[in-house]
Amino acid sequence: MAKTALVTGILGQDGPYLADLLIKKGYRVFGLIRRYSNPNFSNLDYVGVTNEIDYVEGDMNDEASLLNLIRTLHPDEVYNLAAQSFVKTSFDQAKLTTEVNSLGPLYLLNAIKFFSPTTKFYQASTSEMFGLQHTNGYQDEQTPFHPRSPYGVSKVYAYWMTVNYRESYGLFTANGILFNHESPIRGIQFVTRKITDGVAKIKLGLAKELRLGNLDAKRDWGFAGDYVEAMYLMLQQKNPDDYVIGTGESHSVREFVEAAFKSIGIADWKKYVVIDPQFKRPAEVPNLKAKADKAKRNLNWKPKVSFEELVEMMVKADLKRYGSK
Ligand code: NAP
Ligand code: F7E
Repeated sequence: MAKTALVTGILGQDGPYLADLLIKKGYRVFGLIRRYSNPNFSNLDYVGVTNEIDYVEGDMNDEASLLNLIRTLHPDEVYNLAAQSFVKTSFDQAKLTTEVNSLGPLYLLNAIKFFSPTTKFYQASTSEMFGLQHTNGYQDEQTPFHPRSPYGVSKVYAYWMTVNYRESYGLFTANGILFNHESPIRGIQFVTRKITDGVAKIKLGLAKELRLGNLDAKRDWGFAGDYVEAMYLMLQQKNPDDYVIGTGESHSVREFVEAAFKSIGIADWKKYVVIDPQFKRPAEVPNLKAKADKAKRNLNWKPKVSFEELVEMMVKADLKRYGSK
């Protein structure tokens, strides 16, 4: 019989790439969607898996809906990708962020504990948990946490609950501590997609400027399609564990801007970029750089898409979107 996986956050960025991978591996994929008057399947359409998923309704804020799903589906694997994932919004909506990102995973863990203890659980943890902390300029599994936003704090809670349910009840639970990963279906608010979308509009004469916040922040950016493989691999190991996933390269927002403009043949990007304080945050994470040696060693995982390839892929996709309109 085909293995089954429940994927929360199926309509986001990572959900479609993960669903595609699991379907290719022969899984039956159940995708959690919340009630909308008009659900948006455009990311699933982009990846081409919209009609290959069994949709189930529920909400990370509604414990009973999650308990009932685990009780009835008994999935082999649960990938918890659902979150209020935008850091900037978490400063203004801290309670909502906590409910979805901290309590949501707790509800799923309890459902697994009570109704389906052999189900394996993946928690989408994040480099934002490290915040200000680093070990000689990078972050790995030993680096302590010092989150800098309600988002980061909410994910630290879920991280430790995931560890705790493994240690207390022997559940197979794993945290993927993923560094920033992007793609042509990255949400438009996140800085990479905002830049590639803006650059495409400027190239096609649809916009004159691009308004951004802190250009000095540095991130370890990889491709989402590479990172969902690591999620899958974590649940295929003999023993559950937590893994840092990233490229080991760190670039500033400024460098991303430069590379994106360069890809459309514009060297003097400063003419188009306006610094706007509304896009700055009350507290910033200055520099993230992964040391993913454990994942390389134990999971045999490594990223395939380089920084330059990622920028080009995203700019091209946005040019195509506008070009075809
Ligand atoms: P995303 O594009 O923002 O997608 C998040 C998904 O969560 C959306 O589909 C959203 O549903 C769903 N969701 C939000 N609130 C919900 C609720 N109350 N009930 C049910 N679903 C809800 O995020 P992503 O980039 O794919 O990231 C996936 C996960 O990895 C997230 O947990 C994120 O925090 C974490 N993460 C991301 C990165 C990264 O760089 N991308 C790095 C580390 C960790 P709607 O479509 O209905 O709004
Ligand atoms: O910001 C700076 C901003 O919003 C990156 C989420 O997926 O990755 C993501 O969180 C950097 C920050 O992502 C703008 O201040 C400058 O330093 O693209 P972002 P993030 O906050 O790193 C982690 C790993 C997650 O887990 C999260 O879910 O870019 N920046 N100017 C800007 N950022 C935005 N959004 N918009 C700007 O105009």
